[in-house]
Amino acid sequence: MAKISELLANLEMDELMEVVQKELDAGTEPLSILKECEAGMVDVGERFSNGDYFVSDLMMSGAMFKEVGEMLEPYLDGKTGDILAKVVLGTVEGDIHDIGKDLVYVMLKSGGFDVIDVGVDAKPEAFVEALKESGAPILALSCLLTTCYDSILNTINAVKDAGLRDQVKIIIGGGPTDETVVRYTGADAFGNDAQSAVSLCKEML
Ligand code: B12
Repeated sequence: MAKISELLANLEMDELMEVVQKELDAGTEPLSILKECEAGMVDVGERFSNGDYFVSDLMMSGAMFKEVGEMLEPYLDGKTGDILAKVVLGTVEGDIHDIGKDLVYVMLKSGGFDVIDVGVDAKPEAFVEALKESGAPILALSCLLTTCYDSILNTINAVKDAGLRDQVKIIIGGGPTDETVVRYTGADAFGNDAQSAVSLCKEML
């Protein structure tokens, strides 16, 4: 199925949608289609870094990924009936990337979690308010920009200041997060794909 990643990386919208529909009709696992799309996005990111693609191309790739995500959602969602726990999820302040976050949302929901999405470019107070309102024991922060590590830090400090840190486990994710960022920000764990978000949340319970 190498074609899906190539079609996405080459920004060939119509053909991509056709091929995805064919794969779904043929019974291909939606998760493997998502993996292909993610590989395509990595390629897009590299082309952008090399100066071959511009922001408009990033936007196009984002729109294509979202469209595929919408096609796949009914195949991914609602596989379990029991609610395991509530999770507050959002992209940190200064960062508007939401494709990965939305994918984490879908995967957590299909993994049995009730997810409160505070959106993108979310201020620390928005996360704290959602935690207070929902009583969620898990906070999941998405961050795609290395320039936004301090937004993770500020969010976690706001959770501490609100006196909630002892009762809330905090996971972070997105390409640039790793063990060093976990130590820098005081988070509990990191994950670099949507499936790891589900396993981390289960571990945190
Ligand atoms: C599409 C895209 C955009 C789109 C976003 C559209 C949207 N609606 O989200 C637009 C055009 C808006 C954009 C803008 C910018 N972008 Co951009 N963008 C990308 C691109 C190509 C793909 C991101 C993506 O959607 N990937 C697909 C999803 C599915 O993957 P993902 O986001 O990584 O999420 C997965 C995992 O990370 C994980 N995950 C995500 N969140 C969480 C949370 C938890 C808790 C867990 C456990 C897991 C997890 O699970 C997800 C699913 O598997 C990346 C390159 C790349 N390959 O990452 C650059 C990239 C992230 N962007 C980059 C840059 C520089 C920018 C801009 C600054 C460009 C500019 N000059 O304006 C702006 C910043 C705007 C802002 N303030 O946020 C850089 C960041 C570099 C850096 N060191 O920080 C990248 C890496 C490109 C590059 N190689 O240079 N971008």
